[in-house]
Amino acid sequence: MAKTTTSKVAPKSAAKTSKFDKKTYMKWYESMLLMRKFEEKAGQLYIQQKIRGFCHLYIGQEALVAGAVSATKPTDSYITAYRDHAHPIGLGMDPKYVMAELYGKETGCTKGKGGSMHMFSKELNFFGGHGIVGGQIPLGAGIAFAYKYKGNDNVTLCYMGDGAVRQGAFHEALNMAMNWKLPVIFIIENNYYAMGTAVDRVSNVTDLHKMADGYLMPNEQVDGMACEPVHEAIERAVTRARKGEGPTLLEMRTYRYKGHSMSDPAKYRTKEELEEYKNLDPIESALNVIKKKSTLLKRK
Ligand SMILES: Cc1ncc(C[n+]2csc(CCOP(=O)(O)OP(=O)(O)O)c2C)c(N)n1
Ligand SMILES: [Mg+2]
Repeated sequence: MAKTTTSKVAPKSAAKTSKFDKKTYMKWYESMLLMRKFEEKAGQLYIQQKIRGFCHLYIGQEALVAGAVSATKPTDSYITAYRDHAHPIGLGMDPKYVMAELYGKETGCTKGKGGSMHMFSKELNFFGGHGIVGGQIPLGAGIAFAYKYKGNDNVTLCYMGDGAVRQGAFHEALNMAMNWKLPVIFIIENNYYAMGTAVDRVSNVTDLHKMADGYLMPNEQVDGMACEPVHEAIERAVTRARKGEGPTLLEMRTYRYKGHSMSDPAKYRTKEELEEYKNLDPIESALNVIKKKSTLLKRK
């Protein structure tokens, strides 16, 4: 049964009338468009059975990576779950290494041994690519522990789906990270469904950022359908983490346009709900700002 509740509407962000320059929008646009085109191609190749195994697409969620990369530095690290093609591309990996990995080739970023769910790059400080729901959360906290132990000011961005917050590992990691003031930002990609199960079917707590209150951890709900609010929320969390003030939990409200994986027809949600989010498309909105800014420049 598809569910449409008011809680699904992404919060309006004041940041949309923007302090960011055209160059930043161009970077966001190029980065997100590359992710989108790559994944559209991956989807086609999967249907043609050139790519086998699992394949989870990030289409619709691109701003969560593009807006974070612009707010972090290359020595910061990223870790995520199995929906992991966009993260390395956003961090600057040549997409051919991601594609080769999807094909299971030795030239892939994990030497063809990982496939879709296990992208990795030591050079880019991208620590995967994890198939066990919630498995990356204590690992992300552990990377942050290493940074604190070594005494540098690097930060770890640890992404997870809304389904992962029901795992015990999430709570254990949040508790320790807060107690030890680790430089980690926990980012929930709240796309409202864990496979076909809606968030409000599994818990009364649907404002997922509030789960951090139990650990006295700073937290925010963020409009994840645009780069500006994502960048700004990450920037605030990064600043705190670099000062030694510890972790933050960010619940980013987002939407995946495709099914959970390639074999999911997504019958548990309505066409209207999907259209509502496609109207908020992060790539379209970045392009619109670029066009507006170009017109303003021409007039000057
Ligand atoms: C420990 C564990 N239990 C179950 C699964 C099967 N599984 C794979 S994805 C998934 C749903 C996760 O949803 P969510 O965290 O919301 O991420 P999304 O797919 O929406 O990005 C489940 C239950 C798994 N991979 N690991
Ligand atoms: Mg989800």
